[in-house]
Amino acid sequence: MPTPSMEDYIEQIYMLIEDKGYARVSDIAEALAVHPSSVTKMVQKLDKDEYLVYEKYRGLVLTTKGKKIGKRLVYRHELLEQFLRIIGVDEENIYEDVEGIEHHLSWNSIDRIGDLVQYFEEGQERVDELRLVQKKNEEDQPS
Ligand SMILES: [Mn+2]
Repeated sequence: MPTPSMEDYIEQIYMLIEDKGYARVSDIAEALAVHPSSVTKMVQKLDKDEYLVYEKYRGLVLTTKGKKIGKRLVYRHELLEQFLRIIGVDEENIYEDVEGIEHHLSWNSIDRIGDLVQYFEEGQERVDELRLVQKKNEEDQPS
């Protein structure tokens, strides 16, 4: 199992390759706001653990295992963003909150959150009802 930090790297590398067709050390460093030397170190570890292959001329290539996990990590991030949006979290908090929780939930919880997102998506009236509860709670809060 990859560590939270490894997960962040695999997730970013997967997205970069999806978007641009390649992932350079400098792009990864920028996306994760870390020093390029940290990226090189992690890339070596990910190579050793067979998530990717570092090829001198082609750059980084995810292995089948790396791709499979990368895809799940990107899905998990997107699902959690959807979840927070549906439950009414303010847009400005969504990205950072997902970054904070994504590594700490079991896949069991992710799947059940997936069910909940689906439940709300299948009935706008369910979302509307939730908003009414939220409105009432906010009105009841002493300011
Ligand atoms: Mn993420």
